[in-house]
Amino acid sequence: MMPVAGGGRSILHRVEARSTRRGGRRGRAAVGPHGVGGGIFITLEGPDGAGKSSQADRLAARLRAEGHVVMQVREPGGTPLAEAVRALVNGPADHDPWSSALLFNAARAQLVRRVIGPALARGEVVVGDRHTDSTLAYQGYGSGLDLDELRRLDQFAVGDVGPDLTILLDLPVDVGLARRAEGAASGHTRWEDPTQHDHRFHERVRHGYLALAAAEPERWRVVDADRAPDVIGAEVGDLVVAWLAGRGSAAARGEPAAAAVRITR
Ligand code: ATM
Repeated sequence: MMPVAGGGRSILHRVEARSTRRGGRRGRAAVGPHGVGGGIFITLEGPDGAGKSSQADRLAARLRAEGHVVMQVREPGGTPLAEAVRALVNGPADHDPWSSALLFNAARAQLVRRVIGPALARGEVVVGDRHTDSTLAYQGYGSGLDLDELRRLDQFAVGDVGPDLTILLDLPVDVGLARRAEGAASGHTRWEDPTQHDHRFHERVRHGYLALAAAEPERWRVVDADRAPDVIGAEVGDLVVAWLAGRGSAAARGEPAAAAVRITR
């Protein structure tokens, strides 16, 4: 893990003992209530219109009902500074993709160092609506920025803190865009503006997400989001609960837990 500056260093060093980014903590000794090193970081990814935020609410509620202490966050956002960045990146101004990538990472650095890192260090389950994979999908696959450079930027921003499990809510582009078009016009952002992000952009993002999931199947689960919210919610809840149970028993045996998880698609 690279050194990080200032007050974040101690948090990230504590979190390092439980961080799994790029396989970093898999297989380490079990030391916390949920398995390896304490906290668990679960992210939801996917396009606009996939229902990520309502599925994040459902998942957090299900995990709380199962007895977990859950911290729910969204990106960009989750701290006053990061919410201010959210207004900027969703605003109408022209953005070079690198400006977007830097802004998303600035918001992420704040969220990880102030909120996610401390929650993981306390042994909580963090449910995140988007994280680094969004930058890879949107600014990388969508806007064509180099994936390795984006990964270096992310490493600079947040070190080794990254999701243990990522649920991709996958959806055909037309379905996602139609759902967004039906929503309140006041909720529309530059991401739905076809002069800034056309249909091909959204196809590249979808392809990017599927490529990221295929490259790291032990971390990703792909769920068909072109179904009723209750059906998706039940499937996501069941698979996460099963994953946590499998992870607990595998950690007790000193093994990684990925093989215990049902792949839903
Ligand atoms: P939400 O749709 O989850 O609120 O996110 C706002 C937009 O920010 C979303 N747009 N669309 N469609 C995806 C975009 N985004 C990125 O482009 N890169 C990132 O790193 C993040 C976190 C979000």
